[in-house]
Parts: sequence; C-alpha cells; structure tokens
Amino acid sequence: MPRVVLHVDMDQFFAACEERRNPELRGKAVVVCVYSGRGGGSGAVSTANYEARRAGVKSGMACSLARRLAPGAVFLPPDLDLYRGTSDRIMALLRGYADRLEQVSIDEAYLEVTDRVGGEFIRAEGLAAEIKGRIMDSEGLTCSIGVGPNKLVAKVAAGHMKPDGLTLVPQEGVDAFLAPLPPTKLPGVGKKTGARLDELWMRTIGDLRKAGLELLVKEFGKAKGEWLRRAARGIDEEPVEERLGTEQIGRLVTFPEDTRDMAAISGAFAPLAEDIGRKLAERGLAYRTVTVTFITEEFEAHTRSRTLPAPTRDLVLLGKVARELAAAFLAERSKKLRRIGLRVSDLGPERQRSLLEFG
Ligand code: TTP
Ligand code: MG
Repeated sequence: MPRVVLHVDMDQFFAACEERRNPELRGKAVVVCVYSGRGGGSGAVSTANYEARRAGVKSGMACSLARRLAPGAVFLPPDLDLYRGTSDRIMALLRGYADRLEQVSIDEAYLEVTDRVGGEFIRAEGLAAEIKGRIMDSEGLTCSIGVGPNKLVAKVAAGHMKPDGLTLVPQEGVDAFLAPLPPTKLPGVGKKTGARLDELWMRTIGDLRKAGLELLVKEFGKAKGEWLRRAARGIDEEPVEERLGTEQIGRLVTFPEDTRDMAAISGAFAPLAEDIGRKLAERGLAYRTVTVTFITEEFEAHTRSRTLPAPTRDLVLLGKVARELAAAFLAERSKKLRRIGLRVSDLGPERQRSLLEFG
C-alpha cells in the first residue's frame, strides 16, 4: 500500500492566538516579542503576523529592528500558557485523525494516515480538508497542510501555500513539484548548505538532482552528500514516530492572591492533576517524573521534581507528590507564591509489573 503522510503547520501561530483573543488586532501588524529581561527593550521576535512580515519583520530578528521596520505594529509579550493550551487541544484533535502522530513543535505535526485512507491520496485530500474545518470550527484558526508520500515531501508541501493552504503531492508528482524550488526548501538544508549549493550553481532542487554523488560527498561529506542526493528526489523513509520521553504535559495557574496556604495550593493542584490525567488517558501514557513550578510574589521561578521508581497513571499519587514537593519548598523559603504549576514528564507506556519484580 503506498504511504500517505500529512504535515500540519498552524499559520502565524502565536500571532493568530493573540488575534483570536483580541479581535481588535485584526488587520493590524502584530509582533510577539520575547524581551530578555535585561531592560532597554532588547529581545527577539518570536513571530509576526503577515501584515508585519510584509514590512520585513521575521522570527528571530531583534525587537529593536522590528520596531524600526514596523513602527505602527502592536508589540506583545508571549503568553505561553495560551499558546500551549491551544496547541494541546489541536494536537489532541489531530491525534484522532492519524494512525500515528508525531508532534515536532508547538504548532507542527506529522500524521501517518496510510491505513486510515487505505493508501488512497484522494481520500487523504478529504481528510485534510476535514481537519482544516475542524480546527477552524473549534479554535477559529487556520493551518496549512501538505500531503505527500513521506515526511519530507509532506513538509515541503505544507510550506508551499501559506496561509490556509492544502497542497497534495502524490508520488508521481514529486519530481515536478520539487524541481523548481530552491534547495533551502528541503528541511535539513540550512543557510550554510544553501549558500554553498548556490556557489556550485545548484539554485533549484532540479539542479541538485543532476549533481553527481561524488561531488556532493566531496563537498558535504558522506552522510550529508548521500542524504542530499536522496532528498532532491523526494526520497525519505523516516517513520512518523510518537515522541514520548522528551515531552511533558502540564500547565501553570495563578492564585487569586499571593499565598502560602497549603489548602489553597492543594486546591490549585486538583484541576491541574485532573487535566494531566485526562491527557495521559487520551494517549494511553503513564508518567514517571513529577515537577512543580513555583513563581514567587517577586516573580522568581523555582522548580522541584521527583522521579518515581516506575511509570504510573495514578492521580492520587500525583497529587500527593505535588503536595509534598510544595510543602518542602515552603519549608525552605518564606516567600508567598503567586503562581504554581504541575507537570509530568518521562512519559511512556504503563508497565505491567511482573510477579518476579515483586519477589
Ligand atoms: P512557525 O511555524 O515557524 O511560524 P508561524 O506559525 O508563526 O508562522 P507560519 O505561518 O509561517 O507557520 O513557528 C511556530 C511558532 O513558534 C511561532 O508562532 C512562534 C514560535 N517561534 C519562536 O518563538 N521563535 C522562532 O524563531 C520561530 C521560528 C518560531
Ligand atoms: Mg506555523
């Protein structure tokens, strides 16, 4: 059965979340800026909406430069809780459409849908359109989706028509689709490789395809050279893999007023633990590490963690460990807490303990 993979990438994600929360921003240039905290307005652009991009503002650029390029833009600090909450809901929705889902960043995921669509591209188009509709209905946000015979082609396809794009590249269309694009469109070809290819007169993926393996290996080494040769042909066998161990589930809440009261703290943990429990159950995962984040009345952030001997999904235990970590933290410091967070990590399948382990 031919493989079918989707790549979903939210459009101008942080800026779109801000515009949704505050519709007055619509039509204005919006720049989300992370300030370094050292004052003087230094910091970097996290993202900009399309209006601001038209003025030349880009992710990673200094905020001071962005202010010069788009003096009329609205500059906002990031609200990571808002973006993470939105991202979590979107990923849960996407998971329901995939044989397997690999989340690659806060706003991007690969979906293996081969079984789901029986290897038929035409069905994948319907599925992708349905996903776009669901995300619009439930979140009011647009995304761009690429459909391809593998991750590489799906990713390039998703970036091809932004925003609100849907680009299908079946196996027989791969060569014609890739040929005119610059090599830097291939995920894995950065600025440096792109500049060297440019010097070698390989300005398109079509040019790159004509290059001999020997030349590519001489220029970029064996591994990268061989990869470039395959990538230029749209060949990629990387599986779509659930990423377990590295991610974490959880969030922060703000107390109505600064507090050291254990009853208030336990009360704050309850919905956080419930939320974590629901997400773990949705994905059939267990946790091993519990981390509590403390933001003090003076905005200092501290964390305390404990790793359990084995993965578990026990929410009573989660609440107990969280309260113990909080009590130990309060005993060390006299500060009141402004916000508190609970998260779990070291995620994986729950292990059935064998009788031998108890013996
Ligand atoms: P991207 O998907 O790269 O960008 P985007 O969603 O803003 O825009 P596009 O429509 O082109 O996909 O990144 C997703 C979010 O990650 C972005 O909204 C903000 C954040 N981000 C940073 O904080 N710093 C960065 O340098 C980049 C590239 C992204
Ligand atoms: Mg995006």
